[in-house]
Amino acid sequence: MKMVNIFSVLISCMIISSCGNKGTSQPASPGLTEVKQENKSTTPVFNADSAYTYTENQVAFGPRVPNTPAHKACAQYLARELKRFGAQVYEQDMQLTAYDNTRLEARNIIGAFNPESNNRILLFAHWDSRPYADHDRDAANHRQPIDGADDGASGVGVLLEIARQISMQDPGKGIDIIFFDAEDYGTPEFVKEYKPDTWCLGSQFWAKNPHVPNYRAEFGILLDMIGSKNATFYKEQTSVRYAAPIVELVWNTARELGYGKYFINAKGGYITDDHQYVIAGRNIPCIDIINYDPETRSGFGSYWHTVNDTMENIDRETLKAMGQTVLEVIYNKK
Ligand code: AHN
Ligand code: ZN
Repeated sequence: MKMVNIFSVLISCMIISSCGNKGTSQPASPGLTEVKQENKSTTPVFNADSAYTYTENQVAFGPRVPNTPAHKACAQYLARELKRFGAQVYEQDMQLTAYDNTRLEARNIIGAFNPESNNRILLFAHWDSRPYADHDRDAANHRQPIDGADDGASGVGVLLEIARQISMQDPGKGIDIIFFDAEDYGTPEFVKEYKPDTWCLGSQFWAKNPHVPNYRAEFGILLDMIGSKNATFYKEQTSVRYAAPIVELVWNTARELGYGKYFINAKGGYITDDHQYVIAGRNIPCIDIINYDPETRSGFGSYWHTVNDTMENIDRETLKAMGQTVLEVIYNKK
């Protein structure tokens, strides 16, 4: 009996001392500088539940269509969240003219982290939702506004969670998050006259009137419709044309993290989206990460611009794939 006790004490000592040698969980000795293990900063862990909640919170306001109370209330929510995460926030109010000459009271919402840095990355998404379900199977819905759970809210939800992560761990560079308004007020299918440039009104305004004079960023990433179950992200062609190295960096990073089933190694279509105006107006190479389905006529999901663009399509695993990939890029891009 005595022997057993001595052995168990000896074994316990060995376990304790071997644990002590593992190092990382040990508190750093006072006065000693911590040794950097790699020339790579650790990337925060993206919380998909949090991104899901930010998406849900936007949808709960109702459709965020310009000139509606839901739109105004959601604008306040988004600015409040960015301020809570320590960003310098710009609320850029605009009067825009829609395809049918409706005056839109619109607002771009911008959060700048490390605003003094010259080394900047731009992340953006549109926060408005479409006033028309003009691709709905039921014509009676064509003039109904949509929830835009994926088309709008998901990209903003992921960027809010990225902002929260930045508030807890400084990436050591400038990050600008822009929520563009009035992306999705473009000419509806039921109006036949062609009018150019009726989409992306908020980014068109910003490209001519950036929140900071001579605004520059090394590159930009647009997240659009990035939250649905089994989404597929093909390499959008304007992105490939103007920002091929960023496309490759993002798609390679996603594959290395195990998200290759979402980030498909093939070209998609040319898509009219906010990135085009940021590229053309500010000369910043930008990519558009957007759920693309080469099998459908529109190129987008079956719920696109229908009353079915609801929270039911939103999947935490897709949000995680997107958020973790973008975090990895912004924390480790040399
Ligand atoms: C157009 O349908 C013109 N562009 C696709 C970009 C888009 C619409 N993103 C969200 N809604
Ligand atoms: Zn849309």
